[in-house]
Amino acid sequence: MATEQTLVLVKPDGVARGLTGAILARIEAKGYSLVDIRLVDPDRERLEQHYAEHEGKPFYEPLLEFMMSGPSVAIRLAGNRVIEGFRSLAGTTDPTTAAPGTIRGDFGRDWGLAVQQNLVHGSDSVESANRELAIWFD
Ligand code: RTP
Ligand code: MG
Repeated sequence: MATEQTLVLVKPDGVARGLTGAILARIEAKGYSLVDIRLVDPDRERLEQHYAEHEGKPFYEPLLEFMMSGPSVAIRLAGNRVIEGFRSLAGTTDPTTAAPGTIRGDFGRDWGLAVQQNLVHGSDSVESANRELAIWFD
């Protein structure tokens, strides 16, 4: 058994479009366990911590602005290899080319929106998950 925990965020676009339930349904259908869940309106400081690895990149400021545009749903999710598994459910970063069957591929709207608006976040390693869970579930 490789039970792990990961941080999933339903980002502001997912919450605003009323897709939280549909996204949770996919997570639950896969068999992952909700350990904790909360609605969070993050301030800039929390987002600077969360996205520290992207500081200085061209999309950093637009990303922070977008993430402050409304609340996100933060989920502490547990399951066998859930870190890799959730990222597989989410699909690749850009919703325009994310595969059908994935959250981003099925729900990501291709109407010229920035890549930032890709509905969900999932930690990418055990180290990231531990770091990010501490930021969102303090
Ligand atoms: P995430 O961290 O949100 O699960 O997504 P990811 O690993 O697939 O993407 P990452 O490279 O970590 O980027 C974090 C978030 O930044 C936005 N982004 N915009 N070229 C761009 O405009 C661009 N690239 C990345 C996305 O919101 C991405 O999820
Ligand atoms: Mg990432």
